[in-house]
Amino acid sequence: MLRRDVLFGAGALALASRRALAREVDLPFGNGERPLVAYPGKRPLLQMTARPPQLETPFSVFDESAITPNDAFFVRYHLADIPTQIDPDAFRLDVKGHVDRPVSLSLTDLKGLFGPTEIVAVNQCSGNSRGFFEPRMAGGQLANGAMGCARWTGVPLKAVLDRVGVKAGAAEVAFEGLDGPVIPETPDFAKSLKLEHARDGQVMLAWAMNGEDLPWLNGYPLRLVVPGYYGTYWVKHLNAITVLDKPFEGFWMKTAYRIPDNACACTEPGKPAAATVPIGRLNVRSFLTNLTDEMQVKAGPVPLRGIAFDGGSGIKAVEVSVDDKSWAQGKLGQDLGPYAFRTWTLDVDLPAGAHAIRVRATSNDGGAQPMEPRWNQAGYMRNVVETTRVRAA
Ligand SMILES: Nc1nc2c(c(=O)[nH]1)N[C@H]1C(S)=C(S)[C@@H](COP(=O)(O)O)O[C@H]1N2
Ligand SMILES: [Mo]
Repeated sequence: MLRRDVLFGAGALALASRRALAREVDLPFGNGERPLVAYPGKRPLLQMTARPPQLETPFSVFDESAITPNDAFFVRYHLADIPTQIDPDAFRLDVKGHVDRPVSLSLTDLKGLFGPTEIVAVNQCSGNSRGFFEPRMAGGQLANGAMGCARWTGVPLKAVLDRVGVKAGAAEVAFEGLDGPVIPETPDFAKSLKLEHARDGQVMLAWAMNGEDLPWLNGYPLRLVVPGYYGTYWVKHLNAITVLDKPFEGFWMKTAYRIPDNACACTEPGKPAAATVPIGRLNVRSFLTNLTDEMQVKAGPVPLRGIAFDGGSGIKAVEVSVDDKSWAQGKLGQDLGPYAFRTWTLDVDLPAGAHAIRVRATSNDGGAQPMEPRWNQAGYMRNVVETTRVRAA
C-alpha cells in the first residue's frame, strides 16, 4: 500500500517539474509559452511556475463537462514550501482564538461530528486571464484556465464555530494552511472572513472533491470552500482557524488581493486606485468552449457550446452574437446550483468568411459583462465579453 506521504514524498515535485512533455502550449499573449507538465495526481497541465507549482487547466477541458475533473483542476500556490508529507491520522485542525472551547479536530472527528454537506461551486483565481490585460502588469500571466468547478464535500464552518462557541465581540475568522515561506521574511499565507460571512452556513471545510479525497495539490486533506468568492479565500491544507476580536491585519488581506474601491473595481488603464478593498465575489463571465481563436470551421450550421458562471446569484441568460449587431439566446444546460458552471448551447449559421463570435451572460442579480475590458493594477476580475475569431469555409 502506498501511503500518501510516500506518494508525494521528497523529490516527487522536483521530478514532476522536470517531466515536461515535448509538447508546449503557446498562450495568445507575449511570453505565453508554457510546458505541459504532469504532477502527481494531475494530467499534463500548463506549468506557469515550478516553485511553487502553478498549473493552468488546458481550456479544452471546459468543453467536456460542467464539472472539472480532479486531475485537470488548476493549481495555485504563493509559497514554495508546500507540504510533501501529511499523515492523515496525525493531521489536526486547530480551532482557537476568541472562543469558549478551543479544539483540535482530527479528520475522523470532523467527518463524524456533523452530517456532511455538498455544494457544486466554481473556484477561480482573482488573476485568471491576467495575461490578456492591456497594459500588462506583474503577476502570474494566466490565460483562462485558472478556474474550475467541482462538487465539494465537507462540513459547514458554522457547525464547527458553533461547537467551539464564538465569544461576544468576535469580528473576523482567520485561516492558515500547512504551506509556508522558504525565507522567514516572506509573510505566511493566511486569509480572513468577516464573522457573519464565516457563519453563513455555506462556507465549508471540505475534504472531498468530486467524490474523492482532495488532490494533494488542491489542498489535501482539508480546505476552505467559500462559494461565490475568489479562490484566494479557499485556503488549502487548512490546519488553523482563529477567531479574532478585531480585523485581521495579515499581508494577504491588508496589502495583497485588493481591488479598487468602486463599482467597476477598475481604474483608468495604467493608474493605481485611490482606495482599495479586499477582493470579494466573482463577477459574471461566459465562454465559448468548443471553438477557439483562428479555428477553421465548415461553412453552414455550427453548434456552439460553452459555460457561464457568477458569484452565486446564478445565470439568467447567455447570448451570442456572430454579426456584431444581433444577439441570440443560448439554451441553458443542467442547473447544478447557483455557484456552478452553467453550460449553454446554441446552433448558429456561419456563411463562408471571417466571423467574430461574442458571448455574454447576465446573472440573476443583474450582473452583466462589459463590451470593453476593464483594468486594475493587479489584473484581477477580468470579465469582458470574450470574442472568438473563426473562419468558415
Ligand atoms: N494554503 C494555501 N491555500 C491557498 C493558496 C496558497 O497559496 N496556499 N492560494 C489561494 C489562491 S490565490 C487560489 S486561486 C486557490 C487555488 O486553489 P487550487 O490550487 O486548488 O486551484 O487556492 C487558495 N488557497
Ligand atoms: Mo488566486
